[in-house]
Amino acid sequence: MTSSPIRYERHDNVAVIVSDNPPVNALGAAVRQGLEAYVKQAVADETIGAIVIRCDGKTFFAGADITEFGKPMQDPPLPFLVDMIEASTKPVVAAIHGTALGGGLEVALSCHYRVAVPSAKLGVPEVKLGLLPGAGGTQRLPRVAGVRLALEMCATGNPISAKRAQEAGLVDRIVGEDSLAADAISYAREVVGRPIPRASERSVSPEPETVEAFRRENAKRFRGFDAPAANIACVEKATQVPFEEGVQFERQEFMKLMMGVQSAAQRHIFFAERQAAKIDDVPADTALRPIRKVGVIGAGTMGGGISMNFLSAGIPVTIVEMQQDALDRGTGVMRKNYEASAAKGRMKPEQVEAAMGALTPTLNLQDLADCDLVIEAVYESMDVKKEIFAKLDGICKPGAILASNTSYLDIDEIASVTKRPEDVLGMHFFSPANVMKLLEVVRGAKTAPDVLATVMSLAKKIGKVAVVAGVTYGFIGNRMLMPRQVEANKLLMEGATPEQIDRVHVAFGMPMGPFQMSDLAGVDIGWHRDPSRIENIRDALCAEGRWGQKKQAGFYDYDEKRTPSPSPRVQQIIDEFRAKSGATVREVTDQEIVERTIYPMVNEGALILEEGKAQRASDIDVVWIYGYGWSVYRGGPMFWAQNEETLPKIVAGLEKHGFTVARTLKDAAASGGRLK
Ligand code: 3H9
Repeated sequence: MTSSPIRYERHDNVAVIVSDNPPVNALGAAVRQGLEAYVKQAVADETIGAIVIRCDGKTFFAGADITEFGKPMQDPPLPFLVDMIEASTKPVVAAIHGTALGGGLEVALSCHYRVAVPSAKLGVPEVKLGLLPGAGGTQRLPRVAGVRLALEMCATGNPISAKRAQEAGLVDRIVGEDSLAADAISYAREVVGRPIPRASERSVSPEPETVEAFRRENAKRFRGFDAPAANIACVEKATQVPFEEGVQFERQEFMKLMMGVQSAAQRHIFFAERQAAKIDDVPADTALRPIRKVGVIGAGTMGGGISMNFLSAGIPVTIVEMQQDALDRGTGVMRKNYEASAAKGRMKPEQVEAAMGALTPTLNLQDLADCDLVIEAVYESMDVKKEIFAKLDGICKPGAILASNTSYLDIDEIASVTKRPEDVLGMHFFSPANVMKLLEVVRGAKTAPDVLATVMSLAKKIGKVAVVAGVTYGFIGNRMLMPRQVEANKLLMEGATPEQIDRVHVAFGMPMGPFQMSDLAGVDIGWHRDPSRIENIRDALCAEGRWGQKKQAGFYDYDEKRTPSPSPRVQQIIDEFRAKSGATVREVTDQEIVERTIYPMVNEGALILEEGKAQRASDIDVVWIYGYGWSVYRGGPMFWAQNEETLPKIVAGLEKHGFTVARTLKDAAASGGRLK
């Protein structure tokens, strides 16, 4: 087996089976075949007393090989392999480092003992791919770690630390961070000759109230998703029927999920997210510029949130404001946010101090001279931004990257006021910038490849999912939002209510609809600020001070707790506009709302691709999942359009409502092709 990723070592009476299958030791066919062959060999060898399974590289098995899903499965299947390992007549020890995930943890659970290094993480993240642990994991985990923890791990997919795993009985011993291989062998020697504990033979107590309580507590969190309920049902089954029956049930449920569109969507996003990090015409090994210190201009909501990303990642930040009180207010909010995280146990108090200690507040733009990256986050005015960039050009050191956090404006125009347009790009963060994962990285006409590559890599370091966008008004996300908003407003005039339109969007899987979003962001954003100029419903709302949640009044009325209720006053305003326009008011169906607000987003996405403003359709999906809360089980607008709704249906709907359909969308619908 010369090209096998699995090798066999002998250490006296201990056989060590080692996987070396970079990057994450996924359990592909060759790995499974190697494991099967060597476990058999070790069991058959009378001189072997125990077996260790471990991995080289950065991690223990991170799961089944997801790229094999949807293709005919080669032997041995993982469920067969884990049963075979568990049936071994010699004790088998899993030696865990990195992340034992999914099928990887299932292999570990089929071993009779588990040792792990302190930094290891153990989890069953299948639910995040719309699946469940399909190799006995839902049946063995509750038997080993208890029902409550198994429910939590299977239904949320979040991994646990080695320490917590040890407390739960999932890890038998924590060993030295740097001596896993040797410690696992010693442990294996200790257990030679002991009765072999097999997870499948352990009993599990029926805990109907634990299961019910978990279902109840998490109902809202899992809204719309199929996989969490299936995971819970499998763990529940483990408490009700013998192991073999439970495994059969698990198998059926796994196959149902695997065939469904939700898992296809979630697997699509897993790969789309990783693909988004790649820049088509920039080699992956491009030398990056070092970013040791970041400057942020503006200590408002965006500037503060942006700074927190870097501080949390240990990168010092110099933050600049024009007035002392604004600076104090901004840094005060940052401290409060960190303290709130600490109060929730997400940070230690000393981490709060370390982050705030790495912040240098200043009123002097000159203090940005030693920064490697400067991000301008002032309000949306081209003139103001140009003035700032002209100044930065004079202040910043050669090679510093100059970025604007604009949500709409032309990066090339901003870059044109500097003598170094190759160092300029857009970094469009989403609010709240310390929380939202999306970063649109806007590539100007002259942005240097290493500048782009540096910012894409930095994005990963600060925990963002970055997508490259071209220069176009609103970039990818906000550009697609515009036709949605235009149609939503037209629908109000024709007979729909804000509540109906929002309800349709929430039922579709969005966290909120267009009017709820407007109220949250501020109805007054982009308003001309002249109360006497009332040209549309939005102007009328703004003129009355109905600026959204911050004023407890917008498209909805709000109480002190910001609970919305339909607003009679807004309905009155809508009625007045309808009467003035002479439009016939009619009943608008929910289906029409989908066709007129969501189909045009797909159309706009196709135009963005045609114009080369996004690298690939899947990047658009990533923008919508991580920037706007599009439900991951619907895979993003372009995935949904092509796999669930279908392009011919979308084109027909757009044409029915009189939209001009993007050429590529029409062609793909007619030819059965796809948007690339
Ligand atoms: C399962 O196990 C089902 C079973 O229960 C039942 C079976 C019957 N397969 O994320 P990274 C690739 S379901 C194939 O950037 P990191 C990834 O695409 C599985 N490929 O690294 C990327 O490729 P590229 C349950 C995989 O260090 C490269 O590896 N397991 C897989 O930031 C590096 O990935 C999971 O869901 C895979 N399983 O994070 C775990 N995993 O370089 C999924 C990764 O070409 N994986 N790749 O872009 C992860 O969560 C992270 O990759 C991990 C490393 C934390 C392991």
